Amino acid sequence: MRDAVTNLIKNYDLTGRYLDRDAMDRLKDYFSSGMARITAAAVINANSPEIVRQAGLQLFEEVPELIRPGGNAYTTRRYSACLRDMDYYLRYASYALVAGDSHVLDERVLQGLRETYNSLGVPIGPTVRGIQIMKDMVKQMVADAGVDNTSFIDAPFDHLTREFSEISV
Ligand SMILES: CCC1=C(C)/C(=C/C2=NC(=C\c3[nH]c(/C=C4\NC(=O)[C@H](C)[C@H]4CC)c(C)c3CCC(=O)O)/C(CCC(=O)O)=C2C)NC1=O
Repeated sequence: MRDAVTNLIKNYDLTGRYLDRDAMDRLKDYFSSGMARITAAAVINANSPEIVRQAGLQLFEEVPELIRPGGNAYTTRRYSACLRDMDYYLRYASYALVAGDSHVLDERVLQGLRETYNSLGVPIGPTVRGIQIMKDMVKQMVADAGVDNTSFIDAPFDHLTREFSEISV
Protein backbone atom coordinates (compact mmCIF):
# COMPACT_ATOMS: atom_id res chain seq x y z
CA MET A 1 0.00 0.00 0.00
CA ARG A 2 1.38 3.43 -0.84
CA ASP A 3 0.12 6.93 -1.40
CA ALA A 4 1.21 9.97 -3.39
CA VAL A 5 3.53 11.20 -0.63
CA THR A 6 5.26 7.93 0.25
CA ASN A 7 5.64 7.17 -3.44
CA LEU A 8 7.26 10.52 -4.11
CA ILE A 9 9.62 10.17 -1.16
CA LYS A 10 10.53 6.64 -2.19
CA ASN A 11 11.52 7.83 -5.67
CA TYR A 12 13.65 10.67 -4.34
CA ASP A 13 15.27 8.44 -1.75
CA LEU A 14 16.17 5.88 -4.41
CA THR A 15 18.41 8.45 -6.05
CA GLY A 16 19.42 10.25 -2.84
CA ARG A 17 17.93 13.57 -3.83
CA TYR A 18 16.37 16.33 -1.73
CA LEU A 19 12.79 17.22 -2.59
CA ASP A 20 13.16 19.70 -5.44
CA ARG A 21 10.84 22.14 -7.12
CA ASP A 22 9.10 19.43 -9.11
CA ALA A 23 8.47 17.47 -5.94
CA MET A 24 7.04 20.58 -4.26
CA ASP A 25 4.66 21.12 -7.17
CA ARG A 26 3.43 17.57 -6.94
CA LEU A 27 3.02 17.80 -3.18
CA LYS A 28 1.09 21.06 -3.54
CA ASP A 29 -1.18 19.41 -6.09
CA TYR A 30 -1.83 16.51 -3.80
CA PHE A 31 -2.55 18.56 -0.69
CA SER A 32 -4.62 21.21 -2.46
CA SER A 33 -6.86 18.52 -3.90
CA GLY A 34 -7.19 16.87 -0.47
CA MET A 35 -10.67 18.12 0.36
CA ALA A 36 -11.97 17.14 -3.06
CA ARG A 37 -10.55 13.63 -2.62
CA ILE A 38 -12.25 13.29 0.73
CA THR A 39 -15.53 14.54 -0.72
CA ALA A 40 -15.26 11.94 -3.48
CA ALA A 41 -14.69 9.16 -0.94
CA ALA A 42 -17.65 10.39 1.13
CA VAL A 43 -19.91 10.50 -1.92
CA ILE A 44 -18.89 6.96 -2.91
CA ASN A 45 -19.36 5.71 0.64
CA ALA A 46 -22.85 7.20 0.89
CA ASN A 47 -23.99 5.90 -2.50
CA SER A 48 -22.08 2.70 -3.23
CA PRO A 49 -25.07 0.28 -3.37
CA GLU A 50 -26.92 2.67 -5.64
CA ILE A 51 -23.91 3.27 -7.90
CA VAL A 52 -23.25 -0.45 -8.30
CA ARG A 53 -26.92 -1.26 -8.88
CA GLN A 54 -27.48 1.51 -11.41
CA ALA A 55 -24.23 0.85 -13.25
CA GLY A 56 -25.14 -2.84 -13.43
CA LEU A 57 -28.57 -2.05 -14.85
CA GLN A 58 -27.07 0.26 -17.43
CA LEU A 59 -24.41 -2.30 -18.38
CA PHE A 60 -26.98 -5.08 -18.81
CA GLU A 61 -29.14 -2.77 -20.84
CA GLU A 62 -26.23 -1.96 -23.14
CA VAL A 63 -24.99 -5.57 -23.34
CA PRO A 64 -28.12 -7.69 -22.74
CA GLU A 65 -26.51 -10.94 -23.90
CA LEU A 66 -24.52 -11.00 -20.63
CA ILE A 67 -27.66 -11.96 -18.69
CA ARG A 68 -29.18 -14.23 -21.34
CA PRO A 69 -28.63 -18.01 -21.31
CA GLY A 70 -24.97 -18.57 -22.21
CA GLY A 71 -23.97 -15.10 -20.98
CA ASN A 72 -21.30 -14.85 -18.32
CA ALA A 73 -23.61 -13.05 -15.85
CA TYR A 74 -26.54 -15.42 -16.50
CA THR A 75 -27.99 -17.11 -13.34
CA THR A 76 -28.44 -15.27 -10.07
CA ARG A 77 -25.13 -16.55 -8.73
CA ARG A 78 -23.14 -15.10 -11.59
CA TYR A 79 -25.25 -11.94 -11.72
CA SER A 80 -24.37 -11.27 -8.08
CA ALA A 81 -20.72 -12.19 -8.66
CA CYS A 82 -20.64 -9.56 -11.39
CA LEU A 83 -22.15 -6.85 -9.17
CA ARG A 84 -19.82 -7.90 -6.36
CA ASP A 85 -16.84 -7.40 -8.70
CA MET A 86 -18.16 -3.94 -9.61
CA ASP A 87 -18.40 -3.19 -5.90
CA TYR A 88 -14.74 -4.26 -5.45
CA TYR A 89 -13.67 -1.91 -8.24
CA LEU A 90 -15.62 0.96 -6.72
CA ARG A 91 -14.37 0.42 -3.17
CA TYR A 92 -10.73 0.10 -4.19
CA ALA A 93 -11.08 3.11 -6.50
CA SER A 94 -12.22 5.12 -3.47
CA TYR A 95 -9.06 4.06 -1.58
CA ALA A 96 -6.90 5.02 -4.55
CA LEU A 97 -8.63 8.41 -4.77
CA VAL A 98 -7.82 9.20 -1.15
CA ALA A 99 -4.24 7.92 -1.55
CA GLY A 100 -3.77 9.91 -4.76
CA ASP A 101 -2.04 6.80 -6.11
CA SER A 102 -3.33 3.76 -7.96
CA HIS A 103 -0.82 1.30 -6.57
CA VAL A 104 -3.40 -0.25 -4.24
CA LEU A 105 -5.27 -1.43 -7.33
CA ASP A 106 -2.25 -3.34 -8.65
CA GLU A 107 -1.62 -4.84 -5.27
CA ARG A 108 -5.10 -5.81 -4.13
CA VAL A 109 -7.32 -6.00 -7.18
CA LEU A 110 -5.49 -6.72 -10.40
CA GLN A 111 -3.05 -9.35 -9.24
CA GLY A 112 -3.98 -12.74 -10.64
CA LEU A 113 -7.21 -11.42 -12.09
CA ARG A 114 -6.21 -12.16 -15.67
CA GLU A 115 -5.97 -15.90 -14.95
CA THR A 116 -9.23 -15.90 -13.01
CA TYR A 117 -11.19 -13.98 -15.64
CA ASN A 118 -9.73 -16.02 -18.48
CA SER A 119 -10.47 -19.33 -16.84
CA LEU A 120 -14.05 -18.32 -16.01
CA GLY A 121 -14.69 -16.66 -19.35
CA VAL A 122 -15.51 -13.30 -17.76
CA PRO A 123 -15.48 -10.88 -20.73
CA ILE A 124 -13.11 -7.91 -20.43
CA GLY A 125 -14.89 -5.45 -22.75
CA PRO A 126 -18.10 -5.28 -20.70
CA THR A 127 -16.11 -5.26 -17.44
CA VAL A 128 -14.27 -2.18 -18.66
CA ARG A 129 -17.55 -0.63 -19.74
CA GLY A 130 -19.01 -1.23 -16.26
CA ILE A 131 -16.03 0.52 -14.68
CA GLN A 132 -16.41 3.49 -17.01
CA ILE A 133 -20.13 3.78 -16.24
CA MET A 134 -19.30 3.94 -12.53
CA LYS A 135 -16.64 6.57 -13.19
CA ASP A 136 -19.13 8.80 -14.99
CA MET A 137 -21.71 8.37 -12.24
CA VAL A 138 -19.20 9.19 -9.50
CA LYS A 139 -17.97 12.27 -11.37
CA GLN A 140 -21.51 13.55 -11.75
CA MET A 141 -22.30 12.97 -8.07
CA VAL A 142 -19.09 14.61 -6.88
CA ALA A 143 -19.77 17.59 -9.14
CA ASP A 144 -23.27 17.78 -7.64
CA ALA A 145 -21.62 17.79 -4.20
CA GLY A 146 -19.90 21.05 -5.17
CA VAL A 147 -16.47 19.97 -6.42
CA ASP A 148 -15.58 22.08 -9.47
CA ASN A 149 -12.81 20.05 -11.01
CA THR A 150 -13.54 16.32 -10.93
CA SER A 151 -10.85 15.26 -13.39
CA PHE A 152 -8.79 13.62 -10.62
CA ILE A 153 -11.53 10.99 -10.35
CA ASP A 154 -10.53 9.51 -13.70
CA ALA A 155 -7.20 8.14 -12.50
CA PRO A 156 -8.14 4.93 -10.62
CA PHE A 157 -10.97 3.97 -12.98
CA ASP A 158 -8.78 4.58 -16.03
CA HIS A 159 -5.95 2.67 -14.38
CA LEU A 160 -8.21 -0.37 -13.98
CA THR A 161 -9.43 0.00 -17.55
CA ARG A 162 -5.91 0.31 -18.91
CA GLU A 163 -4.66 -2.72 -17.03
CA PHE A 164 -7.71 -4.70 -18.12
CA SER A 165 -7.21 -3.75 -21.73
CA GLU A 166 -3.63 -4.93 -21.48
CA ILE A 167 -4.49 -8.23 -19.86
CA SER A 168 -7.13 -8.98 -22.48
CA VAL A 169 -4.51 -9.71 -25.16
C1 LIG B 1 -10.86 -7.51 -4.39
C2 LIG B 1 -10.22 -8.24 -5.48
C3 LIG B 1 -11.05 -9.31 -6.14
C4 LIG B 1 -11.57 -9.30 -7.41
C5 LIG B 1 -11.46 -8.21 -8.41
C6 LIG B 1 -12.25 -10.55 -7.61
C7 LIG B 1 -12.85 -10.96 -8.80
C8 LIG B 1 -13.41 -12.24 -9.11
N1 LIG B 1 -14.50 -12.37 -9.91
C9 LIG B 1 -14.83 -13.68 -10.02
C10 LIG B 1 -15.91 -14.22 -10.71
C11 LIG B 1 -16.87 -13.58 -11.54
N2 LIG B 1 -16.83 -12.31 -12.01
C12 LIG B 1 -17.92 -12.06 -12.81
C13 LIG B 1 -18.13 -10.76 -13.44
C14 LIG B 1 -18.76 -10.40 -14.61
N3 LIG B 1 -19.33 -11.22 -15.54
C15 LIG B 1 -19.84 -10.51 -16.57
O1 LIG B 1 -20.41 -10.99 -17.55
C16 LIG B 1 -19.65 -9.06 -16.37
C17 LIG B 1 -18.96 -8.42 -17.55
C18 LIG B 1 -18.84 -8.99 -15.10
C19 LIG B 1 -19.40 -7.97 -14.09
C20 LIG B 1 -19.23 -6.56 -14.56
C21 LIG B 1 -18.72 -13.24 -12.81
C22 LIG B 1 -20.06 -13.46 -13.50
C23 LIG B 1 -18.06 -14.19 -12.02
C24 LIG B 1 -18.48 -15.62 -11.74
C25 LIG B 1 -18.06 -16.48 -12.90
C26 LIG B 1 -18.30 -17.93 -12.66
O2 LIG B 1 -18.18 -18.39 -11.51
O3 LIG B 1 -18.61 -18.62 -13.63
C27 LIG B 1 -13.89 -14.45 -9.27
C28 LIG B 1 -13.86 -15.97 -9.16
C29 LIG B 1 -14.25 -16.44 -7.78
C30 LIG B 1 -15.64 -16.02 -7.41
O4 LIG B 1 -16.60 -16.26 -8.17
O5 LIG B 1 -15.76 -15.37 -6.36
C31 LIG B 1 -12.99 -13.55 -8.72
C32 LIG B 1 -11.77 -13.90 -7.87
N4 LIG B 1 -12.16 -11.27 -6.44
C33 LIG B 1 -11.44 -10.56 -5.54
O6 LIG B 1 -11.15 -10.91 -4.36
